[in-house]
Amino acid sequence: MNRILRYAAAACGIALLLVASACADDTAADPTATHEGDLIEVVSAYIPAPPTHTAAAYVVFRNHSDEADRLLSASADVTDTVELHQTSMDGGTMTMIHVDAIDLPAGGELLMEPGGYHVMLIEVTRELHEGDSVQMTFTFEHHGTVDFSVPVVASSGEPAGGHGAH
Ligand SMILES: [Cu+2]
Repeated sequence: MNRILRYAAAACGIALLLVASACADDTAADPTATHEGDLIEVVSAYIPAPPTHTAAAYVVFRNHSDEADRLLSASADVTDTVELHQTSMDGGTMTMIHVDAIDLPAGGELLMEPGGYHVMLIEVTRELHEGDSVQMTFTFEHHGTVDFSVPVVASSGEPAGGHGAH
């Protein structure tokens, strides 16, 4: 009687170990087990070389997940003051407003471009020239942070004084 119980207990123990190791193997081999951050891709990013201490970064993100997200904030290695802005026309005058977040739809893109959304780098602490890069971190509500080295490009594409209204 005693002996039978002991065998039963041993068999149970082995069964549990097999289940546990099978589970561990499954997790390791799961091809979808990627880092959350990989689901947000930087499609393009650039900073027009600024004539002043204020620079704008234009970044396009793609959301490879089926969960909508929002860009909440950004940081950069050239200033402590980074804001999310939206340019809009107000009675023929170009103005910029500070926005709290920018939507990134599930399976879609968040598009920043001159005349639209951008990330404002205020009181930049070093001169930015074409060929430089700025290390930036973007924080999303659901997918966490995305790091990217944003290149500084020639400023020809941007209207002069476009960010002088600050
Ligand atoms: Cu701005």
